[in-house]
Amino acid sequence: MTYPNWLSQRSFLSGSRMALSFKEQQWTFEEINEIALEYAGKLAALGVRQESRVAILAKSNPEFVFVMYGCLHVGCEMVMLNERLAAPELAYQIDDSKAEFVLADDELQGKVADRNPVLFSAIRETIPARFDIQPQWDKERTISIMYTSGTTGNPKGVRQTAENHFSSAVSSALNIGISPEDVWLCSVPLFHISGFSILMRSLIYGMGVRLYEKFDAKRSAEEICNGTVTHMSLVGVMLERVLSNVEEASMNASPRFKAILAGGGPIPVAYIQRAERCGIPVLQTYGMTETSSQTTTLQSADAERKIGSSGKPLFLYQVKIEGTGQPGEKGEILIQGPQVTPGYIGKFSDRNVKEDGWLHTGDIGYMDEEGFLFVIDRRSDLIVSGGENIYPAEIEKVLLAHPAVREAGVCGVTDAQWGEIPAAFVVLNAPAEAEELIDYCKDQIASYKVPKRLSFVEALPRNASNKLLRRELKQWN
Ligand code: S0N
Ligand code: AMP
Ligand code: MG
Ligand code: MG
Ligand code: MG
Repeated sequence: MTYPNWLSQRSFLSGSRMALSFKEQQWTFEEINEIALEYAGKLAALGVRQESRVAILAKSNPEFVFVMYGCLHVGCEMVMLNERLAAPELAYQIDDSKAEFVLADDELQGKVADRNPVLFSAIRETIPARFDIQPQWDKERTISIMYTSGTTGNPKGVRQTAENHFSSAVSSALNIGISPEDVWLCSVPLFHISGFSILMRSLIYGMGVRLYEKFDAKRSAEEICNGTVTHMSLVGVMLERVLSNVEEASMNASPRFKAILAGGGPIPVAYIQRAERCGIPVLQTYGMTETSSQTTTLQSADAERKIGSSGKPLFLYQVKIEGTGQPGEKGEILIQGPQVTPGYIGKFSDRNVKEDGWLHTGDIGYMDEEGFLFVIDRRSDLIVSGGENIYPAEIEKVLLAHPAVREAGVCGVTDAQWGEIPAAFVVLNAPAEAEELIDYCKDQIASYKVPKRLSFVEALPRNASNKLLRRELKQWN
C-alpha cells in the first residue's frame, strides 16, 4: 500500500495556503514544495540516496524544515538528533544508527566535529543534481528515527513510518477537528515527536505552522491572546510559563484560539484550572516516541469532569491495563494501533516491541468506569524533567567512570520548576568535591541530565542480591 507523495499532493491541492511562518517570513505549500525539491536535488548531489540513512542535528528553524522536506523527497531515513545532547551521546546515536551522513546546522557543528558533518551552509551552496521524485510513498517506509532513553542507559532508536505518522495525524484531527485557517504554534523541538508531529499534521491537513527556534513564553502568550495561532503543543513547564504571562498581562485567549495540547509528562491539575480561568482550553494527552505522539487525549468537553485524566484513546487506537481490566485497578498501560512503531534500529533491532500484539509502555495507570485513562506512575525509574526523559542509569554510568567514585545512585525528585530533577548519591573511594563531579558530568551528558543535587553517602540502599533500591533513595531527599 502507498500514499501519494505528501509534499507534491499538498502543493497540488492547496498550494497557496500558508505552510510555514517564522518571525516575519512565511511560505506557502507551493513555495515550500519547490524549496524541498531544490534541497532534495542538493542532497542528491552530495550523495544522499533513497537507501541512505542521514542523521540531522539542527535547531528548530526553517532551514531544518527545508532539509527534512528535502529528505522526504529523496526518500532517505532521518535520524533526529537532540541538540541538547553532549558530544558523546550524539556519537552513540550516530554510530548505533550507522548513519551514512550527518547533516548539521553550522552553529552546532562542534558537537559532531569528529563525525565528518555536512554543514547546512555546504548544502545551501551545492548545485542541485537530478533525482527521481517519488510519486508514491510506501506505507511501511521509515520516515524518522528518534532515540528514546532506555532503562539500561542505552537509548533505543525508534522507527516512525509513514503509516505511523499518517494515522497519528488523522486520529488527532478526528478528535480535535481541523479547519483551513488553523495555525499550530510549534516551539517544542522538531527533533522530538511533539514538534515533528506538527509538521506531519501540517502536510496532511494543509495547516500552517508558526515556528519558533526557541520557546518564548511571552510571545506565545501574545499569539494565543491575539488569535494569530489556533493550536499549540507544550509540556508542563512551558504551560506554567505561558499562563504566568497571560495572567500578568490580565489577558484572555482569543476566541480564535482552539486548544493547547499538553503532554510529555504529567500536567499538574492546578495548571489546567489556571488555564481555564484565562479561557485557554487545555487538552491533556498521553503519548510517546513509540506511538508517534498522542495515543489518548482528553477532550475539552470532559476537561472539567475528568480533570487529571489523559482522556480516551483516539479513534483508531486501543488502550488497556494489564491484568483483570477492572475499573480503578492499576497496572501497566498497553497500547495497540497503527501509530505504534514497528520496532527499533541498531543494537535494539531484535527487541520485539509488541509482545502479544500490544506495546508495553512501562507506564502505570488505571481506567475509570467510563474508560478514561489516568497515568499515575512509571514501572521503571524514568525521570521526566521539563519534558526531557532521563534514565538514572545514564547518569550513574558517567559518575561511576570517575576515578574517585566507587558507587553512584540517581533518582528523580519533585521540582516546582521542572516537574522532576535528577539527584545523585555518591560513595567515594578517593577525595573529591561535588563540583568536580558535576563538571565531569557536563562534558558527557546533556545539561538537563546533570544532577541538580549531589550528596556523598557512606553506602547505597541495596537488596539481598545487591540491586540498587532507587525507590529508597527517593526517601533520602
Ligand atoms: C521547557 C524547555 C522549553 C526549556 O528550555 P529553555 O527555557 O529554552 O531553556 P534554555 O534557555 O535552552 O536553557 C536554560 C537552562 O535550562 C536548562 N534546561 C533546559 N531544558 C531543561 C529541561 N527540560 N530540564 C531541565 N533543565 C533544562 C538548560 O540545560 C540550561 O541550563 P544550563 O544553563 O545549566 O545549561 C525545553 O526543555 C523544552 O523544549 N522542553 C520540551 C521538550 C519536549 O517537547 N518534550 C516532549 C517529548 N515527548 C514527546 O514528544 C512525546 C509526547 C508528545 O508527542 C507530545 C508532548 C507534548 C505536547 C504534545 C505531544 C503530542 O502528542 O503531540
Ligand atoms: P518519550 O519517551 O520522550 O516519548 O516520553 C514518553 C513518556 O512520557 C511516557 O512513556 C510517559 O512516561 C510520559 N508521559 C507522556 N505523557 C504523559 C501524561 N499525559 N501523563 C504522564 N506521563 C506522561
Ligand atoms: Mg520513551
Ligand atoms: Mg529539549
Ligand atoms: Mg569509578
